[in-house]
Amino acid sequence: MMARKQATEALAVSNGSPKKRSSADNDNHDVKRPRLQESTDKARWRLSSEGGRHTWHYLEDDEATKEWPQSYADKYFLGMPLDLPELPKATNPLDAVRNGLTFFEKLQLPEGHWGCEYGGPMFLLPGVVIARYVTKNPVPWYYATEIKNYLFARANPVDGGWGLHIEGESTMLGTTLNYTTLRLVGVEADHPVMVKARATMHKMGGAIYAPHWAKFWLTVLGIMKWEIVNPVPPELWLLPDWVPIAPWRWWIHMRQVFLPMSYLWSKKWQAEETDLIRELRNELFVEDWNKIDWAENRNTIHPNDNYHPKTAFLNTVNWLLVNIWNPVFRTKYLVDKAEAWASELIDMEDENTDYSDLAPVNAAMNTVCCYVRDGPGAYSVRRHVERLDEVLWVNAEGMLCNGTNGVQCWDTAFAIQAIMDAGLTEDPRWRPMLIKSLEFLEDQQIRENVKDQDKCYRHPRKGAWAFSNKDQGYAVSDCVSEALKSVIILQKTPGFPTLIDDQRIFDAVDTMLTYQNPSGACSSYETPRAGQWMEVLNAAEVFGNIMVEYEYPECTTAVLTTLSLFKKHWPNHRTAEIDNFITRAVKWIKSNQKPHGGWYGNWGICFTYATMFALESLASVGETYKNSKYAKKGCDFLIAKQREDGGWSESYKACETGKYVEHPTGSQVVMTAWALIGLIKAKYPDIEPIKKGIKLIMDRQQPNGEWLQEAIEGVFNKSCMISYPNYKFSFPLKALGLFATRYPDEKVV
Ligand code: LAN
Repeated sequence: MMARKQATEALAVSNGSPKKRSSADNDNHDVKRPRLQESTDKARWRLSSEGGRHTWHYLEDDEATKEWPQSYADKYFLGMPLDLPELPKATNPLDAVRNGLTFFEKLQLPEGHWGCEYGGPMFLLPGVVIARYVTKNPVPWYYATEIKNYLFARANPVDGGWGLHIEGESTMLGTTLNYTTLRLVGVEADHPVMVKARATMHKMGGAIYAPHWAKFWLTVLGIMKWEIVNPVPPELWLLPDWVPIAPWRWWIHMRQVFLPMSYLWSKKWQAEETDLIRELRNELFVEDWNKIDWAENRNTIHPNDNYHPKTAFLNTVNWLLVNIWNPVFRTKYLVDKAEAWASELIDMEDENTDYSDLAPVNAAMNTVCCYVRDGPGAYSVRRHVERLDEVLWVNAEGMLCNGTNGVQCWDTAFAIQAIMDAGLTEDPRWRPMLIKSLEFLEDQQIRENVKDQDKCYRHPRKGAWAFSNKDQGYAVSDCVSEALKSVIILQKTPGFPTLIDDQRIFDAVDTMLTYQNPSGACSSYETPRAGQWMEVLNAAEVFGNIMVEYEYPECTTAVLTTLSLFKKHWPNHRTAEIDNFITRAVKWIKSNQKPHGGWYGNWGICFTYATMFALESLASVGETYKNSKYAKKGCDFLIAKQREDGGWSESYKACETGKYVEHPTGSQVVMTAWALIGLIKAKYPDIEPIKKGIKLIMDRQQPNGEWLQEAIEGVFNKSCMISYPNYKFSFPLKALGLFATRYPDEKVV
């Protein structure tokens, strides 16, 4: 595809990316601000996927737009009309599945997977834009324009600020960082949106009230001084492994953010001062910039940002670090040694992921570290900047930053399972779509552990799948499991090729077996390496439960149910271990049930999501409503929450507060599907409430087969929400399909 190739190259040039840019260009000290426009032409945007790597391209050349036409998926993501014909109205759940699949098939990308925007968090895009600004790789005008449009669209309609996530109230993290981002992409300070945001920011006390992560970024930009940033000493990386607080024991996301942060903190690096930075020093604060006592405000924080206030212990540690450790004991020898080791760990992370890095936060920070260490023209910087494009996404509102470099393997696995649950895997109508998705999963299986696994503290990953793609390459217990489950389902269906041989399936299972904790539960990326007490060191303020791995009913269920499926087909592989795993996992699921009968969800909102998984776990070992008090209590919990219209509706507030809270906008299709899946799996004896829920899902289906986006579905770290737009397809399809196969003769409409 010539046009695509040219477009990629054109983009590479305008992005200042490796192919054409010399280090002399990069040395240009005049950081140009992008040529901002009112809007871009949506008809010129294209999503490309190569090996599961997503990038959005803007075709400025008319010829190129003709050679590379927009696909349905492009148009759908951009919110453009699809003009699809109306489908015959579904009169039963299975026809509704067929209609849904007819639509969802159009969104499958040519490589066989599904993608989608993965927004929600409002602190990711600033990192990407700041990293590009300070490394003198300003975003091209069409990115800048759509970033402006997205942030304008997402400003709080009442006060004009930005929250931690798109549905949250304004915080200083969101407001200071997104205000700054808008200025960096070229919006003038006197624009009405900026005036309004600034007024809110000032009313909240100005940027000195921002939490640690915002203070860090604003200091890197030179808008604040390092004295306001609580210490991030890389020396911690020199602690021997046996020390209980050693960073290798922290949750992977925390330690991978701490790592580059500590490097830059240690270097006290700041970007070159520009006119814009000087202007921002005037705009972000209530007080005169020259008179701010930076050190005094290390712990100044607005209540909206203080979800997890720092402990007295951490405040004392910070005080000791600032007043005693840094001035007295932090010798040059120690600093050099710590920086060198941190730098090596950064290199290992970059090398293991080909500069994609774990997630956009550490990707942006590692980019700056490489710039500081290797200089502007270095390959490390150029490759980072190129890969940062893969977390950017364009939707109807503009350009945002995804929570990861995509949802490829995860959403593809659920799409396949939905079709299986509807009993349609053998229907030739869906075979091409399914074969393509199998081919994608085959291509994305991770074949080897990372180099120097122990040295860089990585968990084994051979045979695994990541959440997004194999470049990122981080195995997650449930991502391996859901992908493997889908592969087994398809490969065991008559007419499907065996693309992944037994040995590769055993590799995946062997890795899955490494994920069980002593309690019987599974965590996300690793088994816990320290206890919850480590939260005393949680310095980020805006999140809860971030310092170590926890135990999740969702992850535990995924591994358990996949092992059960595996066992049926390969009864002789590690039989005793698998049986033991399953027994212990089920025991843990039971012990994790809340007194009200539900389970707390960590990655989806909230009790509805986790209760679906837990009931699935119990059902997989034959425990259902009739014979298990746990399953009965779980069902009763769900039934008690069903609304008059037959649906379920839970608000993200439940994740924050730990109590079931209804969403103010009423029943949600996705949550209704989760509840129904749980009830159907648990064989809830009364079909009436189930039928009512199924009817709601069918009534909400559009004439072209799709469902519309409703409230946000996902969560992490208790306080930050994240969108899973494909869930409005995969879970309703699964619920309808399960219903249709379980009660083939029931009439719903
Ligand atoms: C994700 C996305 C997927 C998610 C599931 C697979 C759904 C879950 O079952 C296990 C955990 C996992 C992999 C997960 C962990 C935390 C992530 C990576 C995210 C929620 C997406 C974004 C988030 C990441 C931490 C965002 C960056 C923010 C920081 C605090 C560093």
